[in-house]
Amino acid sequence: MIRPILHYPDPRLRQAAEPVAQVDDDVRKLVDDMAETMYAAPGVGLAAPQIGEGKRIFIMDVAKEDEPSDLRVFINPEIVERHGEIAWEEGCLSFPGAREEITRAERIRVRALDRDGKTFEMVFEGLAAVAVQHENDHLDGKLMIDHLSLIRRRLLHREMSKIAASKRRETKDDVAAE
Ligand code: GNR
Ligand code: NI
Repeated sequence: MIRPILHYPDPRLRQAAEPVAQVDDDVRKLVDDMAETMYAAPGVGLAAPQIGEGKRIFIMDVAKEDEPSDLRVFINPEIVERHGEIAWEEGCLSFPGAREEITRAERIRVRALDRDGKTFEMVFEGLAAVAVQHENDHLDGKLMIDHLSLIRRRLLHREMSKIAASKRRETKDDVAAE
């Protein structure tokens, strides 16, 4: 099932997510919804809090368009090593239309559970490393806007608040028209 993606400044995006106690069928069902939602968007990653589920789960697929899909599932992830620096122009499905250059670690090692509840460790670099750090931030209620200068942050906050206000007016008009 494709789930609605929450947009900044929705307060649910600011809550720290809870660890998953057991990787069971309910968790796998949530992962399937997340994958369907991410591919439909489309996006290269999606964290559970972006669809209002406060669980420490994210998914990622950084395969190029001419490559087969490569879905990766991270449950209770931990970034255990970070090396170097890389600047990347990032987008976020919770900030529709925004593109911002953000500097993060260039290479990371992640430890997590997969969809079978098995622990794995893996090294990522480039876009995959950027995406893992972006998604992992979501689990702590941290968003791309928090990485920006005060000026860019104010600008993006105003832009997103304006869009949210106009969406609220639209839904009010819908109700009034009923
Ligand atoms: O689709 C997405 N693209 C992207 C591009 C550069 C760096 C990070 C990302 S993640 C983003 C999807 C998203 O919002 N995940 O939380
Ligand atoms: Ni995001």
